[in-house]
Amino acid sequence: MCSTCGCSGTGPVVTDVGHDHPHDHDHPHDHAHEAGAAAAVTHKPSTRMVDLELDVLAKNDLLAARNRRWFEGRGILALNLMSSPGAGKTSLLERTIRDLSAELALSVIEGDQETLLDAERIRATGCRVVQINTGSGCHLDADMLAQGLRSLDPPAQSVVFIENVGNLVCPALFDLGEASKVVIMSVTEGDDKPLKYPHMFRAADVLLLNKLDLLPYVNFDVERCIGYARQINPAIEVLTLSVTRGDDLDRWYDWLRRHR
Ligand SMILES: Nc1nc2c(ncn2[C@@H]2O[C@H](COP(=O)(O)OP(=O)(O)O)[C@@H](O)[C@H]2O)c(=O)[nH]1
Ligand SMILES: [Mg+2]
Repeated sequence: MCSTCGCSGTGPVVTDVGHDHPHDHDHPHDHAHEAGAAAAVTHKPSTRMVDLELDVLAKNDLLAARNRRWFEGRGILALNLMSSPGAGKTSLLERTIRDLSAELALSVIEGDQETLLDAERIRATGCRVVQINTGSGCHLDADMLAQGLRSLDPPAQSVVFIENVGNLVCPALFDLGEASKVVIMSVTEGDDKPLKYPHMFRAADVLLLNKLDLLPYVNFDVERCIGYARQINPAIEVLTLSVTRGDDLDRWYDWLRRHR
């Protein structure tokens, strides 16, 4: 996890893109990240580092449970979207917001190391959005999400999409208190990824296999990829789609309606 990749930073920057004067939050009480940073500098496998890792994850799980209760108390469906960079998370959100915002109350928390670019894309759709910049961090954690939610203040009975930082490793380990984990893969990434990143595919409830429109141009076996995903996680639900061409988006929308 982060102690081996050294991603732990000094704390996230939460920006409410809906306001004129974005403000930063300090996180003097972010002990989980301090512990992660302390482990990061050693770069040696040791019992102490493993203890620190477990400590970080245990603290995160407590905060995630608090987020989960908060969502459940308000009847909010929270979805954690994870993928490699560029698989199509923001594109899927833009399209979903365009197609469903008349029917469902939607809002978005964007996670990226730097920039407000994805939040600006979401804001252009008219949807409420808050950006969390993790600096050197390679994942969102439950504490960052809680800070983002304080700023987002989503209404009861709504859907909150959480776009995690793009990678298939650390985000899999950090429960945010979401109802479901959604992993997005695109056909340009190679069909072996479920085997190479099993933690992500084991953690996910649903796999969205995107960019089906590019199949004629890449060496990708859809059935083999789905087989690998089910080998890792027999319960994983799989939907194939193309966000830009619009293929099979109705199946994703039906999934959302069912989970509402
Ligand atoms: N051909 C194709 N391109 C897509 C599709 N979905 C997303 N893209 C493109 O993939 C790139 C990365 O998309 P983005 O949504 O920013 O990915 P993210 O990093 O996961 O948020 C952009 O150029 C999108 O236009 C798709 O279904 N087909
Ligand atoms: Mg994005």
